[in-house]
Amino acid sequence: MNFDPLIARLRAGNTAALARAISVVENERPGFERLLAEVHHSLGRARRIGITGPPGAGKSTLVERLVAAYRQAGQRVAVVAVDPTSPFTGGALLGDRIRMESVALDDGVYIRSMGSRGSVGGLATTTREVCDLLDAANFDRILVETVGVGQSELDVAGMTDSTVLVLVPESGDGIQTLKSGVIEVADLFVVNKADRPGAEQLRRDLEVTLGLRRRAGRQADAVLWKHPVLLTVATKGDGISELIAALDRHHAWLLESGTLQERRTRRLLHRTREVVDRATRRWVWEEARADQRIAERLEDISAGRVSPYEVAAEVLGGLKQGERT
Ligand SMILES: Nc1nc2c(ncn2[C@@H]2O[C@H](COP(=O)(O)OP(=O)(O)O)[C@@H](O)[C@H]2O)c(=O)[nH]1
Ligand SMILES: [Mg+2]
Repeated sequence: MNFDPLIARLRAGNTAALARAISVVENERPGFERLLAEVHHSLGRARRIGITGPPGAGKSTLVERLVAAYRQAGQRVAVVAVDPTSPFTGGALLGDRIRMESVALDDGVYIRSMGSRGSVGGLATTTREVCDLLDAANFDRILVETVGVGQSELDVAGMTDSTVLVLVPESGDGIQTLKSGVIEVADLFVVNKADRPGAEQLRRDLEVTLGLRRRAGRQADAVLWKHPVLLTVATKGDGISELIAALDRHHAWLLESGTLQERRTRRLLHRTREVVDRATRRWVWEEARADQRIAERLEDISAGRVSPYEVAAEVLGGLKQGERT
């Protein structure tokens, strides 16, 4: 299939073309990799910003405020809401909420929800590819909201230029509850619900922890980024302009220090590996019919005549044989 007309409309900011391209990628329709390869040349314009943190911290409320502020500044904004715990996709809560508000008819805003059932090739990989399509579609900002459950904060850091970790005063016994891995990947910290008791204390605790980390030289580079800790009341919009200013400062630092280039190169390495990985699986299970080979040997495995390991070795051996001929 020729994707040129679709890509041209996508670049022109046509929402229907964007939705179509996303569906091609999510469902791995024939030629989806060619489509992504072609849009790859027009990437790099959008700033990708990850918003992560525990459920209920106010991430969606914050995202709504950021969208409104960026729109006011004349920027086109896309939101990707990723919820690995939800099987739903295409219009979960955040989307519905924002759609109801002033942006309903605004083609400078695009909202997409992705759940665990939303993508054939793995949620994290597909989310990164959807971000590419949004970048190609000329959005200035791409906000990726991820529910902070385990691996997902780390995943979101791997797909964005700046990662914002949203915490709330009541999120437990202060920062002891934070897994250190999360602290390591965040570029900016937001203590939301600053209208509640304990916000200032949490901010001080965070600053102490970050200061200690800095002194311990955990950040290797010469040009240090001083992680800001901001207070917000997302429901009222307090602290939003400060957050936007901090994101701008972070972007400037990323550029000046060469970190942006570094992060993007690292992402491209990961992406290439992911694509090889996905294509290999598809080849093994679909084209080389590994399932069929295993089915043929299942009786032998079940009767104890052969182990799963030997059969797996046979399958792989068969693949290598096929490669040579
Ligand atoms: N008191 C207070 N409530 C907030 C604030 N921000 C968000 N909320 C409320 O917290 C709840 C969860 O917000 P939501 O944005 O859905 O959180 P998410 O799960 O992190 O996306 C909602 O009821 C919000 O209205 C805030 O700054 N102060
Ligand atoms: Mg949310």
